[in-house]
Amino acid sequence: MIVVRASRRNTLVRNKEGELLECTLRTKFLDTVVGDQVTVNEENVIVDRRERKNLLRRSFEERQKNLVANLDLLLVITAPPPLFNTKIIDRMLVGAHAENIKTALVFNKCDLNDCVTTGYEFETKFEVSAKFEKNLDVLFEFIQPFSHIALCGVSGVGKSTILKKLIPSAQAKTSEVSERTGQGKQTTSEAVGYMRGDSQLITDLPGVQAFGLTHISAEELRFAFPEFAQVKCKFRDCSHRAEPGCLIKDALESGSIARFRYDSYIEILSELEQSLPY
Ligand SMILES: Nc1nc2c(ncn2[C@@H]2O[C@H](COP(=O)(O)OP(=O)(O)OP(=O)(O)O)[C@@H](O)[C@H]2O)c(=O)[nH]1
Ligand SMILES: [Mg+2]
Ligand SMILES: [Zn+2]
Repeated sequence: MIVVRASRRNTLVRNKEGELLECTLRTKFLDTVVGDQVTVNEENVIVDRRERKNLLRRSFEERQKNLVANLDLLLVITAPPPLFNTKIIDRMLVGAHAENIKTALVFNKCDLNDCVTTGYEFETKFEVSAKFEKNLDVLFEFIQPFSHIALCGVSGVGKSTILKKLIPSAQAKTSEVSERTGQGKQTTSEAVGYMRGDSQLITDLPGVQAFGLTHISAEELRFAFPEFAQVKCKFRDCSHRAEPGCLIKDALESGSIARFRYDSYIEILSELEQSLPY
């Protein structure tokens, strides 16, 4: 059985017959998130959780927020400025890559503005308009083989709108971005998984405002930038910061690695170095 909603009070679990059961946890040590495979007894008590194949999470120093488990694909959703934010996009991509979760970038609201996708050549990319149903068929065909997909992005980029195009019966709220700030209103407040047909789970995540990554190591971080791996910097432990002869720095100068991607890398690296215990 699979968890489709996990709030502090109760947990919603879908059984094999497709029924939704309101469950409680046997102990407070058994934390669950959407996507977890669990065992439920006759009293609707969750008694066990299967080992996770991956767990998308955010962290800051000792604190960690688990977002969703057992993903096959993370759709990182973005939209034209002021919602376009490469720092957050890169953090979501790193968070997924560090857990071996496949990713794709979805530039939504391309009816409003041309999407600028330069620098993300290494990613699978889609330019869509959920509102005007532009290119959605291409995106939907791509996601077909994946069993568990989550939609992630800052508030207001259109995650819940895309979800409702995927699953028209889904009861997910959407609301306009604020006219004053141009930002979303945190409409989705918790992760909810919706079934698309009998075998595909789509999880709509709340808008992220920050995406701390202090739980990953410097080595994992280097591997989480696919275009860095392609360059094959000859120093195994190179931080790509100031080492003489660093091939990443060369690639940066020649423009084959985007400056903003490198800046994201350095920002995350500094953050996780600072949070290391002395
Ligand atoms: N112009 C345009 N507007 C869109 C498009 N997709 C969604 N919107 C609008 O963007 C606003 C925000 O959409 P939501 O789906 O609520 O955004 P969200 O990402 O789920 O936001 P949170 O739940 O707050 O994280 C709504 O007013 C949508 O109608 C699009 O393709 N084009
Ligand atoms: Mg939403
Ligand atoms: Zn290097």
